[in-house]
Amino acid sequence: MLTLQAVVLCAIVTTAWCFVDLSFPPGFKFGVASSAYQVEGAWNISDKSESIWDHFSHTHPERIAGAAHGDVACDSYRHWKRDIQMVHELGVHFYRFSISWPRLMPTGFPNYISEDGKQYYNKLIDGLLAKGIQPLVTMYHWDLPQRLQELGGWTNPLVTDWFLDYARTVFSLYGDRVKTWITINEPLVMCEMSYNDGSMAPGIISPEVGTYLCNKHTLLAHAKAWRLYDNEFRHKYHGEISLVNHMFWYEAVMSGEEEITELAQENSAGRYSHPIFSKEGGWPSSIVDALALNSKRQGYPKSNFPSLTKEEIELMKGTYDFYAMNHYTSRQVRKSKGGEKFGSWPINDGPDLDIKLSAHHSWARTAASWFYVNPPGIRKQLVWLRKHYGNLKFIIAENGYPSSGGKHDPDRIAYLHDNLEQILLAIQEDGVNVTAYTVWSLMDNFEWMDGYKTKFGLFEVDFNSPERKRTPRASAHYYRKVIKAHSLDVPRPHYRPEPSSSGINLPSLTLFSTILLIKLF
Ligand code: PNW
Repeated sequence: MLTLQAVVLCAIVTTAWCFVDLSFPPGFKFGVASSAYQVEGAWNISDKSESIWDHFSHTHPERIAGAAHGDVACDSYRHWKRDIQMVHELGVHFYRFSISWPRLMPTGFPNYISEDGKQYYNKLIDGLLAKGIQPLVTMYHWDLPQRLQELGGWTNPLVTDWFLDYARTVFSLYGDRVKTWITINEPLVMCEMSYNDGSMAPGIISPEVGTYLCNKHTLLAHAKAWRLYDNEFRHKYHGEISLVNHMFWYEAVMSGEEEITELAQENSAGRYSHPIFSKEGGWPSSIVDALALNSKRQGYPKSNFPSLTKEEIELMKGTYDFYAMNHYTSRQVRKSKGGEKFGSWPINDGPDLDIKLSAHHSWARTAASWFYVNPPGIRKQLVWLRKHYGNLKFIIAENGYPSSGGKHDPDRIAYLHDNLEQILLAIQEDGVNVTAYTVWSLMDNFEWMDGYKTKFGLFEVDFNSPERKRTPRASAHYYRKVIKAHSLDVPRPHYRPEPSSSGINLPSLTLFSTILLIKLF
């Protein structure tokens, strides 16, 4: 809490920050995340079958930095006890991890459940609960059984029923202990990168058909799983369930381009939220029109963007218990000029909406090519979501920073601090109901096309040591302090990268020095 002197001092020193309480609301929860393919390894142990990522990394090593794969990764299949210990050391309230469908159901179907797979997740869940840590379980984090891919994967309408069977299995096995479920992780990123530019498994390039089918089927699969939980499991287990959407914050390059910027938002946030979270349901109408026009431009006799029946709209509408958002970075938007070449998603966007994406020159670059630092984006995105879908219960299910290594990581600390600061502003100034925050990631892991080159971990992992030794970075100590204090009012390294010049940016420096002054007062 700020004292009276502090408020007076603030009033002299600065503006908006004067009245920001640095503590998080009572009941606000902190967590940390990982996903099965990225950490588990043990790709062919026991009766586990191949996932699309096993298949893709083995057949297309040239598409992944360093020809890397997740065969061993962090070897969490063996080192799960150490993982729990790390999560415990951080003092988080919950650990978000995912279940590997091909580990639990090797055929992809519920005719056969792997005893080994079943026990692995039992041990993990029970081990967390024994330490007072809640498991937040993602049912699908991109590792489809390869056998289902051979039947068309997310482009086959039957995938929604295959997912439903998988959902019934995981709810039956773990629903007594898992109280927060995520059906599907980032369907936007998954559909764009798997079917639009083909950079992720299964590496199919079908931007005009595959991406849209994937869009529709992931949302329907989610909705069926939500309804199953609601009808058959909720009364017994009293848990909550939703999907996680990934969001870039988009802003106009110059005034006059707000409309096209809003369309860009609808094309990513809206296309994956509107059918589920809006009052009327269905696709955003601006997108239906824009994509119909796009199909026409490409010579198709009718729109490629799949329509929804009345039943499908009703099936999807309202299938959430909270809104979970993953947020990392922002883009600037402008209308493309005639003849301009488009790059691939998500660095550039393109033909869909005839727009060009870029990054503001003041947003610092990071070790990941798609990632520029613009903390105010997270606050603006939350406000956008609240405006469109109401003041739901929001959780940040991923937020974190990519570096190229080293235990001393002031840039990551600054990123976490600045994003949490923006979340506090969203809560206190804008009244957005944010109830939880999750750092991606617990430890360095297989970062998809970037292999092991880009590191998101609070814990460093030595991929050359047989035991995949994990060591806390400075950011792990910082996050532990924030959680313990339940406040951003904790010491952190006093040097930091150049502050960004965009948005509400007074700043982090001022904030830090204000706290110092308050303490001196
Ligand atoms: C998310 N992009 O993926 C995933 O949920 C994690 O598995 C992943 O490790 C994390 O973010 C960090 O990348 C993304 O290129 C992958 O825009 C790529 C993009 C966005 C999210």
